[in-house]
Amino acid sequence: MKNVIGHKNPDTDSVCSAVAYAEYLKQQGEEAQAFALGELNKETQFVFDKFDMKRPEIISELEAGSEVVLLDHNEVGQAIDNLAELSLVEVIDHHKVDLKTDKPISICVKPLGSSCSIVAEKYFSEGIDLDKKIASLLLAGIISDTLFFRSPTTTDTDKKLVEGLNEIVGLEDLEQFSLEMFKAKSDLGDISTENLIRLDYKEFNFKDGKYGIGVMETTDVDFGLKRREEIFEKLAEIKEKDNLKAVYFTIVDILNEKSYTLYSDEEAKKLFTELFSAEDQNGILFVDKLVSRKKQIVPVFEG
Ligand SMILES: [Mn+2]
Repeated sequence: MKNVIGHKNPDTDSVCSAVAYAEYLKQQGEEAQAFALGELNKETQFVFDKFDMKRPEIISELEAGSEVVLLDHNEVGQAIDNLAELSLVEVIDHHKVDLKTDKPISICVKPLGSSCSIVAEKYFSEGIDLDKKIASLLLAGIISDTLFFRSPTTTDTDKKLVEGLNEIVGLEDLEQFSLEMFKAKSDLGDISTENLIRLDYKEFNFKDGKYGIGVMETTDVDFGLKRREEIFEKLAEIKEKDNLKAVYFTIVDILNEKSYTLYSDEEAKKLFTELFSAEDQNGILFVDKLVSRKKQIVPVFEG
């Protein structure tokens, strides 16, 4: 039995690609089941409700020796807690590779806009039956990860796949659908400041130490900016608690393609300002056209 799992702090791409790939494996006659490593975010919940899909079960560990397929991640820090005790058999991802294995495994990593794109390509290229519900999830995953083609991670392949998928799904207005998804993602209600920061949060080992970078992609920038004082406080707290070099929280204005970054301390502020020629707007670091942690933020820190 293959357990197909997306990353911690699951986003729409990781959950949808895992569910769609488990289905793909089943169609190949394999036993497979998708799981999520945490509560689905509001956008993902919206997608599963809209297409009347059952949400994957949430787990944090699997029985030792279980076979796992990692979707949308390949770094241990983002994976299931007891990965070391499991049998990793396959990885499908569109992130940089930082992986060591003790045996040969199947790896499919492509520089596409989403992991759902890779899974959709597999369905199409191998002529596997793709039903409307699974096609809907794949469509949603691509739209989510590429911010409906606004992100610089978008490729022509992603656009073609969305076209092909929508021939099956038949949504009349994809722009409208994407806005509904982004609106759902932006509706965070009374979320705590720490959960807000950690909603889409990853740690990275850069040359001089470990950094934490949280991202909030939203159509309602003010939701985050209004809470600036508590966010600054919490970032400083997380830096100490998790023993990090610096912690950032970037609020991405999806529709206008710009971002506002908050930071854990003055040193972190100085570094970010230099790296991205950020404009200090009342203490918040504004950068036009900076929207992708993966393609624009992380590579600059690494460079
Ligand atoms: Mn992804």
